[in-house]
Amino acid sequence: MGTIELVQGDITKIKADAIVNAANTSLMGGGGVDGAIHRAGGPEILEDCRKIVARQGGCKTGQAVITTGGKLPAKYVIHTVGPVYNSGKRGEDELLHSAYLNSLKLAAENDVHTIAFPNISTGIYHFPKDKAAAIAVKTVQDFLAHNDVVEKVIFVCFDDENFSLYQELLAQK
Ligand code: AR6
Repeated sequence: MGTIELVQGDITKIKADAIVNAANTSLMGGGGVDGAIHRAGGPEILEDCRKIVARQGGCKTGQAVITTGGKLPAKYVIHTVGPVYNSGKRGEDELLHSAYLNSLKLAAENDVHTIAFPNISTGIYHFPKDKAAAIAVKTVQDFLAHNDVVEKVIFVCFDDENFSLYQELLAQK
C-alpha cells in the first residue's frame, strides 16, 4: 500500500511525478496556489489548459484535468476544482471528496507514482480547514488501500493551521 507524507511549504518546489492545482472552472489561472503554479511553471501550462478548454470548455467543480508541469520540478500538473464553501448544504463535502478522488484516478491513469496535493478549497474558497483536512486524508487513505499505481501522496500545507490539522489526523492512524 502507498504511503502518505506531510510537508509544510511551497508546492511549486516539490519534486513529484505530479502536483495538484486548486484551480477554478475556467482553467485560466487565478490567485493563491493557482497563481503560484502558473508563475513558476511558465506559459506551457496555460497553453495546455487552453487546449483543454477548446476541447471540453473548462473543468467542472469536483473534476480534474492534466497538463504538463512546464518548468516545474514535477512532470505534470493535475488541475482540479474544489467547491466554493457556502452553507455546507450545497454538496460541498461530496464535491471536495470528488476533487481529491478524481485527481487520484487521473494520476493512476497517467502512471503517476508520486503526487502532491495542496489544501484544496481552504483559501479563497473558504472551506473550513478542519473539515477539509478530514475529507482529504480519508479520501487519500481509502484510495491508497485499493490501487497499485500511486505509491506516495504528499500533503503540502502552506499555513500553520493546516499543517497542525494534518499532523493530528495523520498521527491517528
Ligand atoms: N504552495 C502550497 N499551498 C499554497 C501555496 C503554495 N505556493 N499558495 C497558497 N497555498 P487557494 P482555493 C495554499 O486560495 O481555496 C484561485 O484564484 C493556501 O494557503 O489557492 O481552492 C483559483 O484560481 C490554501 O491553504 O485555493 C480559484 O479561483 C490552499 O493553498 C481559487 O483560488 C488553497 O488556497 C481556488 O480557491
